[in-house]
Amino acid sequence: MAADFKILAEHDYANSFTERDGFALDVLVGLSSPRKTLKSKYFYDSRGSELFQQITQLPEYYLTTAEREVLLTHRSRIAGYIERAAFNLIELGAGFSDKTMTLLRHFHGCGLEFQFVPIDISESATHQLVSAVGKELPECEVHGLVADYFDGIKWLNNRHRRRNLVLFLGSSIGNFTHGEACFFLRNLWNSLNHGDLVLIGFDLKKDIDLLLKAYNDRQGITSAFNLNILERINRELGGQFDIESFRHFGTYDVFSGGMESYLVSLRRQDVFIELVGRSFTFEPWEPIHTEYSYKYLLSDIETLAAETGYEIIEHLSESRQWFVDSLWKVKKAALPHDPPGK
Ligand code: AVJ
Repeated sequence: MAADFKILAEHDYANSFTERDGFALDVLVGLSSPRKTLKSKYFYDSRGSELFQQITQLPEYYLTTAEREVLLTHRSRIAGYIERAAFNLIELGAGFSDKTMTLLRHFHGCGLEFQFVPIDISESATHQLVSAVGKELPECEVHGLVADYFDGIKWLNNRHRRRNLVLFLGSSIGNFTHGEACFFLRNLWNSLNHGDLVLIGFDLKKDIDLLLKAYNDRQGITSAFNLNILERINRELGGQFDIESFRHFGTYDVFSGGMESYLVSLRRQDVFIELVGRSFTFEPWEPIHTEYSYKYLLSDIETLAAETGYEIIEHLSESRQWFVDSLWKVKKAALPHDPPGK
């Protein structure tokens, strides 16, 4: 069973203008708004995915180390919840993480039979992951998909024959506001069957200094990661951003639990973007919001699961209790066609 690699037609960069048009439209809407904003999904071109990979190796960015410990410690427990029939192991926002390899190796070693479906918006990351799995576990059936979460979920909809285990790791869910997280989880619920499993990585609320350090590292990789979104606009949309005249700012809103990233204009400037067809004025110290990374309490996680139609099986954590992979079961008992919550 050879590893194969598929690109959803509308996301095939080389052969379609749709993706670039969508990017241009999102930039137009985001930068025309009185509070300027850019969507964090646009961080992840190949340069951005590589910078994120570097972030995961920073001493300050505890999230990846913590989740790796969770998965190493609890992989047998997770495997124990899986029925012994061939299943789909779907990973949303897979990137090219080695954390998943830990699970794959373990499941394979337990004799579990599964098809691995990593879904990510970065083509280069998906490519690397698919070939890494192909090399290490050649017997494992792998089907990479380059798509955003919602297109990935749509694709999932058409594969209902097997049990599914969906991985949504790394605190990717933190990028959603509460409303977006509910929308996303209900969408996912809709595409899954009663009894399917979902493993979601949540970063927990913790000491504020640790949070601020994790998103303002000393080497400036997070800053480069954030600024890369402007460089991407320059590269792909013919933007004329002077990167030097913006600075990264990461702050924490204790009330909402949101780590927030901004790019702040250091001077008054007009920036022309060719494919958007206009320029945008930035006042001195005017921010562009680029990312939320929400932090959770266990009680927040429980509320979220209850609101979206899932039953929590177990919260799996590590020695410092900084991060949780929460294992949920899709609950669709009596009225299978009713949507959960409101
Ligand atoms: C990949 C979304 C989980 O929010 O912590 C890292 C991205 N941003 N440093 C996060 C990120 C700044 C990361 N996620």
